Amino acid sequence: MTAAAPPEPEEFLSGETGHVAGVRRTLSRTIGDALLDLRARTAASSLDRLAAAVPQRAVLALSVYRPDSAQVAPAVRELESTRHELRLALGSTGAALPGLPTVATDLAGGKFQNLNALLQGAPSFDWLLVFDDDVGLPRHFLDRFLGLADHFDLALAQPAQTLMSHAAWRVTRRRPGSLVRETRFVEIGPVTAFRKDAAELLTPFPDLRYGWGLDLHWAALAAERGWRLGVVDALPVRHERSPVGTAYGHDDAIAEAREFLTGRPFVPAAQAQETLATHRTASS
Ligand SMILES: [Mn+2]
Repeated sequence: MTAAAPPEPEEFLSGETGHVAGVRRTLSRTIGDALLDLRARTAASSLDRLAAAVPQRAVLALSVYRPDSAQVAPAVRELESTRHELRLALGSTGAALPGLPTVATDLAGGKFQNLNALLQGAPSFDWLLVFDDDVGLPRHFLDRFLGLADHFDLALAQPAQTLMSHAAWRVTRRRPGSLVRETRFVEIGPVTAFRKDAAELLTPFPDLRYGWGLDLHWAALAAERGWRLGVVDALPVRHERSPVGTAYGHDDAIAEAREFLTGRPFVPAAQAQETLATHRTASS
């Protein structure tokens, strides 16, 4: 839909914080994640087969980290285990952490402003991967992720989030028995992958501080082009530390989204939650 007048917040907000709290809820989700991890092990060989079928790609991975991040270095180490050609361009909001390929320090902009700074002068790529500094990646993440994205012809993809993660959009939470779900929507974080043609259209990113609503706009552009989007349930990431912004009440982010979405096509929040197809095996 295209709004000539500014859209109402319920048109572009999930309406949920996605924050996991409380002893009982935390415990049941921890157990739930463990059970799903066990069940997912049966898919490992098929994930590796798909991963091995992908020609070597150039992957540009971007992240802007806070210098007190404990998770960015482990995430980088996991990505570096790939058999693809990894090109990392990291930025820090303060000083550079030792041992990380940091190309910019003291970044003071919003998320997408900072990512644009990293994109300037970045090497070429077949896939662009953007990841938060507070995300935990599963083992063999990148090879298996590209295996699934390639096999299911995804232009935009994100790993699902664990049950324990703070996921504001329930469509992005891991579902049992699924490798990949085709969706209308792939979120701006905590990990987002763009195929080359998608990145060519969607970068440089708009000059946004928060970026709420940007993913709904991407969803509309993807639909216009017939791109396939997907949430990769087989490789859930942990985004369990800092809660994402609350669903309502972050006035600056909401104001930015309203202004950004005015006159731009976007997929409304309710449709963004829809799953179009669930792939339980590589051939289904
Ligand atoms: Mn985060």
